[in-house]
Amino acid sequence: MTVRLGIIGVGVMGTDHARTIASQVAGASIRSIHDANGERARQIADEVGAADVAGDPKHLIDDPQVDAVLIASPDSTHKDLTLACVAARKPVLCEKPLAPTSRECLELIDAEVKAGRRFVQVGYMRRFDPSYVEMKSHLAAGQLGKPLLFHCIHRNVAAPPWFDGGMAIANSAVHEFDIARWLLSGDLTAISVFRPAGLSTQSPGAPVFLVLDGAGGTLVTIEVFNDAAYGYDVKGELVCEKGTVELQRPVHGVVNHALSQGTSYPVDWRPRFQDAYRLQAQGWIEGIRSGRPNGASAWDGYAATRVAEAGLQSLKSGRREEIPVAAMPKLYE
Ligand code: ISE
Repeated sequence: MTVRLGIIGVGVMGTDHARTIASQVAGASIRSIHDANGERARQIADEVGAADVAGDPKHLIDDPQVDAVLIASPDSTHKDLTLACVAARKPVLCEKPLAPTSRECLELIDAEVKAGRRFVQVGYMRRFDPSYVEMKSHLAAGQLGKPLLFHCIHRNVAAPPWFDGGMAIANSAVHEFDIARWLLSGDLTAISVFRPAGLSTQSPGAPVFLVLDGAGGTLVTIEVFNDAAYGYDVKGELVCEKGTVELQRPVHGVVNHALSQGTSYPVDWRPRFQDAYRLQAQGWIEGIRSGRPNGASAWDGYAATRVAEAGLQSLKSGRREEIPVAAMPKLYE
């Protein structure tokens, strides 16, 4: 069975998903596209061979020719659109974050629990990235011993114009929250947020440094620097009792020239995580076909947003904040 998809939002990420699915994912076809900019929707629909352009996202969700929905519209629209997919009993892959507040995530979880089945996957694609998968398998093999520290560095070239002071946490660091929960197989329980004092202006892209208590006592450190200028760079090192595992970014060529050696950085996350996006999309389609969902659930989406909320609170209070979570419904065990 070919899964017929509807895509809501074809900005930077939605377009990337549409192109990846159309050219590299088996078992799926793109049936319909919606975007607030109708011309853009038509252009991408023509490019990826989608039969239809929907003027209203709710019509796309209810279209009987659409079996599953990918949501890549602005963050503030995620909750309502995902709720509509659950109400229509259609599998949905929603870009991160699932919703801006944990209260809204819980509303969604409630709807999914009432529907009695998992419909929602959240686009925390790093879970599919080969370098993180390898890190987790080295940890599971046991030869490195207990994990003590997980260091994460997350740098962008420049913060987008719509970033506000909290976005480094709510929009960028959420990836690290999710991957730390996944890697260490448990929740983050407390967070402290620091900013360097020596900056002349505290722009939304200025660095933030976070320290969190991870599962099993592992300490997690995260630097997010959205205005890092030199390139898109994500680093990670898991420090264990008997050794460490470092992430490797994909490097396909090293240039030797003029007495130096170099590699280049991408301008944003799409090239760095292109394998992760492709494997996530393929895994989503396979999960729909087999009825066995994989990837980040609505609960994982809630947990990451909950950590972000506590992080924003710590940014304001200047204190370490605990991160209590709600009781996890059986559906997500
Ligand atoms: C963006 O939304 C992403 O998801 C990227 O992976 C992240 O690096 C960036 O900071 C976010 O704004």
